[in-house]
Amino acid sequence: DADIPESHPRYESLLTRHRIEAGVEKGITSRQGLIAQGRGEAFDYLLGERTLPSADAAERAAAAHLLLADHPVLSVNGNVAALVPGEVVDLAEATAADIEVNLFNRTDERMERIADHLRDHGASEVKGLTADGRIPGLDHERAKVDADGIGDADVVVVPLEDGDRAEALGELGKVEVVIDLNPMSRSARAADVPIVDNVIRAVPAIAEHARDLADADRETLESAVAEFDADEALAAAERAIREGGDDDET
Ligand code: PTJ
Repeated sequence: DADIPESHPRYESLLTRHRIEAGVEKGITSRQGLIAQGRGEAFDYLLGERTLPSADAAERAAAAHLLLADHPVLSVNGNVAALVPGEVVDLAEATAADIEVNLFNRTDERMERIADHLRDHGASEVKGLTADGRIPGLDHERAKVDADGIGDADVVVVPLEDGDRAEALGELGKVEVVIDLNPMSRSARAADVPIVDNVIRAVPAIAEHARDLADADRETLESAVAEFDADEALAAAERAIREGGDDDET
């Protein structure tokens, strides 16, 4: 990574920016990914660049969903591959989830590069290149999924998704976990579990909760899922943005 001193007050934000830039240079991240990153940074700044208690609750609920799932899948796009490749592989291991590359701006070249990048970070299998399944209600390129991947999943984690596809996936009856720093985005609103947190903090946090819950019985996992209130979590994030302060729990 870049030579950014850790003492810099915005260290994490600068590191993130550098990773996205490097992702574009490697042909992993799309140029639109740079714009998405800028939007994300603005929201992260307003949220205080921290994990809110409501986001932590969402991360725990997401871990419980993944552990309860018959077939969990982590969807990876160009931004996620650049920012948290190793962390995605680690989360997949902690929850026995598949990893599938699924792009908004899909090209064969980017699909291959992202799959290689994930394998370089320890992924044993990367789905998404077969593309023999379709998500109804979307134009051709964005609808492509693997029939035995997202097509067959009962729980899908979709970080930084665009609103249309988040809604279309939700309509398939799959449990959808969305990671998005904008609590007002359509993706966050379409999610069963909206995680309003930076993907850089959220993916390791879900893995940590999954390891915590690894020995929990079904009842404990089901109550972790039931206790989580998506509307309340979104409202808490909005309050944190509007009112600032140290606590989003009022
Ligand atoms: O790699 P591709 O082709 O699949 O394209 C991916 C992007 C991200 C370019 C595409 O999905 C897109 O255009 O997304 P949007 O519509 O810009 O939405 C991105 C959302 O993610 C916005 O609401 C941002 O606030 C949010 N976001 C950006 N960076 C982060 C983030 N959320 C969490 N962590 C981040 N680091």
